[in-house]
Amino acid sequence: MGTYNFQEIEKKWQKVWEGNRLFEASIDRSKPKFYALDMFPYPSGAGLHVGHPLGYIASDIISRYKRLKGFNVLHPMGYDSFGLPAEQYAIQTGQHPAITTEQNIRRYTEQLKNIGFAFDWSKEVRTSDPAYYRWTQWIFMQLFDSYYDLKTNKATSIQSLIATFKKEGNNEVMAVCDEDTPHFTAGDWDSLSENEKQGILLKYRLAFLSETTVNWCPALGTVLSNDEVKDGFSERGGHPVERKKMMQWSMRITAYAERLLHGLENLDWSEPIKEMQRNWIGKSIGAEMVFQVKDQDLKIKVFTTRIDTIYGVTYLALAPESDLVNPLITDGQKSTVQQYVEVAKNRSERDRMSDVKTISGVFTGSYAINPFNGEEIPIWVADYVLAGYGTGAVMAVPGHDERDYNFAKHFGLEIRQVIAGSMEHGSFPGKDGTIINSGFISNLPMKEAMEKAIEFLEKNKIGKGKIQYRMRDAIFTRQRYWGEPLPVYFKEGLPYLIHENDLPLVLPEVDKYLPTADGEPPLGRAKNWTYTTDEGDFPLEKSTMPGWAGSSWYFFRYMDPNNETKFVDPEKAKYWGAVDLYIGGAEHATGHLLYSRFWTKFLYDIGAVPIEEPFQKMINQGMIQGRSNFVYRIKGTNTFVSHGLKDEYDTSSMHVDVNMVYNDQLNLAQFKAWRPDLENVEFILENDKYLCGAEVEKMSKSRYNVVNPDDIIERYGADTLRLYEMFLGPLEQFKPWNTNGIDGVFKFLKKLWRLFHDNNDKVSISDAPATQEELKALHKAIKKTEEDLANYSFNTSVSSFMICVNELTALKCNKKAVLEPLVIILSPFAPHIAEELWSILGHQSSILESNFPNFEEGHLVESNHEYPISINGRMRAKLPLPLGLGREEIEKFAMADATVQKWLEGKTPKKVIVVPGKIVNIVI
Ligand code: ANZ
Repeated sequence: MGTYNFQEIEKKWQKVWEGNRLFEASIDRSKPKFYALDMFPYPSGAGLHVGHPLGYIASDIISRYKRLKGFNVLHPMGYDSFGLPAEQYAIQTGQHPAITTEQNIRRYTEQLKNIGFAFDWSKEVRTSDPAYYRWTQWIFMQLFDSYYDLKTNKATSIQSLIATFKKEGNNEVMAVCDEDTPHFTAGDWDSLSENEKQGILLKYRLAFLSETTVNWCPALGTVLSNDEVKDGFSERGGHPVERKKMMQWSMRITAYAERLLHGLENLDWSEPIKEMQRNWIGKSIGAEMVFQVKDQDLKIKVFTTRIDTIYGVTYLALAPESDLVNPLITDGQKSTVQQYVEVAKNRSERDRMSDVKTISGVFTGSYAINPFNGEEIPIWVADYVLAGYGTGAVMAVPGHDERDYNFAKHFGLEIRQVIAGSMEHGSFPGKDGTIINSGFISNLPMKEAMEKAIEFLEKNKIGKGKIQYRMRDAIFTRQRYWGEPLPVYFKEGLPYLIHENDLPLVLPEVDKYLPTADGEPPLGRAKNWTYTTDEGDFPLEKSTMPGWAGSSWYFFRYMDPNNETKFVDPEKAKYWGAVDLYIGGAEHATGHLLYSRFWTKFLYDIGAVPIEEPFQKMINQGMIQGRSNFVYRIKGTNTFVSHGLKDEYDTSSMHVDVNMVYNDQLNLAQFKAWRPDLENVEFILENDKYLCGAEVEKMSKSRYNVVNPDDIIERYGADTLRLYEMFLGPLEQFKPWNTNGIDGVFKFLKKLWRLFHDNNDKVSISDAPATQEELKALHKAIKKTEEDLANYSFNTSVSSFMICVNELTALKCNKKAVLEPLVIILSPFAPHIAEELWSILGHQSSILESNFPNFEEGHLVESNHEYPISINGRMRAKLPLPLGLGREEIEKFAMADATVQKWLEGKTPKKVIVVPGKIVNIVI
């Protein structure tokens, strides 16, 4: 058999697994199911670096482990293959994104296969494949054809809404719809034109077209969602983003706000991620009320969470974008206000919220009337009021709200505190200002004061209690090429669905992947981008779906990837159910993880799937950071000085490719060959070596610290890579990649190999029964592995394997009775070597078909005890003795011990106290 030839072994078993289709999962009702899922990757041109597989290794270990424990495991992999990078590349090179995507996928798949994952490749999905996206389009169609019924609290067919309109208009309808939806009777509905009816229906549909303020990114030529914008710049590429009004498709995710909030309670996710979702949804309980503008036929509606402070209102403030601003400006204020509004509007929401230092605003010149006490209060425009939240207007209470307080201080507006129960509740204490009586709600506790105030609003028809969510409806279109076309055509400016039989609506060819000359999306370049009906040809929608469309339901497609009549067979969806373990990055907390929960709830409502929550348990792996290496050039020279000597010179540091550094020592020849300008450099060495400096940074090409798993596999094998990635530290932690420790892991596998071989590299395995000590070493490891895997603590498992193999090596154990269970427990971590050793042990079938060994407590019972021996109260020696010896025997052994003899100096002890199983005390 020879030495541990990992290259041969790994290729061999990968072939066997694939050839025998050992990872293909199908329904097997005799076993419990386990669905392990990784967030599928976007296949980027750079290929995988060692950070990418971290999560996949963890899910692979769990998948293989669950299988050994008798579960029927589904562990698929696929590609989120629509997206911007392929399209940007297409714009630069003219290469069709489908071609680059295909190439990248091939590379990814090959890299993943090299790592020996137990993926069921027969279930692979690709979101850019028409056979896949026909179902993304189909789901869009169902959303378009549904509205959210608040009576039954679920999505319902738009047909039943139309039936209600025909019968009784919409006065009794309780549904989620646009704010400006008019009231109408059955007669009104009947008299509407077809176009008018369609216009009304759009106000109810879960996928709808409307004019919205969007994040427009001119450099990318597209709209971005809130979670794709970070601090006013696009997440991808870092281009500036501005606010703009456009006709856009949106998804009415706000209809699901409450269910998305509640659903979190039973999910086994980390608290920070749940909290991020809660904050994103941002539920506020409060009231909405209107203020009449003095001497004008205008009303201002505000949203407040503190209606109990209504007597403390000293001004109203409007968002600069508000349509109300213009009519409110009095002649004297005109130019000041308009100038101000222009500047304020273009700052992003986030900037305006986070910017606490600059307070800016302007008085409109108009006043409103507080209906509770008839007071006239000035109306201002203020930067800190956001157009997109609540009503875009606030009743300002500087005595109780910090932002209002700062604003009032700045502009010299009145500050007052109300005597109401609310004062007890720790609201912001205005540091100054008068204290006034809050009318009929004074002296009531906050909650009651609010209830009383809301009663007043409702009685006088000037407002009502209101629950507000911070979450907005999700913009659904992108003005880009490389995404799913929307299955929609336009007739007289109104959207209609294409016929289901015409799915998939395949992405058309275009001459360039750029917007048209008149600013239309790239699909505007396609020839005959029209839909033919009996009534003629109609233009198709030119925007495409956002990146999150395809990833919002892929976990269902894996269950049944080739189904041509349904997106998933309900029986299969029922069998596999929710994902039992989902592993992926925390960066998707408010994007993908909210959208997929939303779509799953919708699909549940329409009876298409049997589960409401897609991901029962989730772990977010930490990022593997790069460990950059540096060399130090003496300024103005061609000489590089080793790290330890660099302080003696005036140097500048330079990143060096980590792949030419080994244990921080630079390979000089490789360095010289790296770039032409380095060909003739000289070195100042320490101890004949050039040592590099090191620093932890993000893993990226520009820092030359990217480590390719292929290189590690070439050098050490996939099993070492897998073990090493787990060994780096707890899965959730961010940690640097540091190849310095990899040798230790590699040596461990060689040591394991040695247990099965004699000194001549011949297989040597004994059938003799195992000793107690050998069994103890083994069962300690079994116990630890089970406990660790229950806690997803992979790094500690690896340590316990190392301890076990060290102990067995010391015991020279080559017994089948021990080695067989050992390779089974190791097999989820290092599957190739385990499979090889399994066959060396004489097995014909794969180790995948074996069972995880049972832990037997009995083997862990200690057989020895190390007795501390103290002489005159001081611990002087330690003596291991078998448990179960009597007092006299223990004393005899203790007295005979060489160290004890030395301390006794020939004297006879006055007293020897023996506590069996504990301690020996000698008094001289
Ligand atoms: C009066 C008041 C008094 C308020 C008080 C708060 C404290 P959350 O909890 O986040 O929902 N507000 C309403 N719409 C706003 C907008 N478009 N832009 C900025 N601020 C807005 O916040 C709701 C509170 O934020 C509302 O309650 C309103 O100020 C303000 F002692 O009304 B409050």
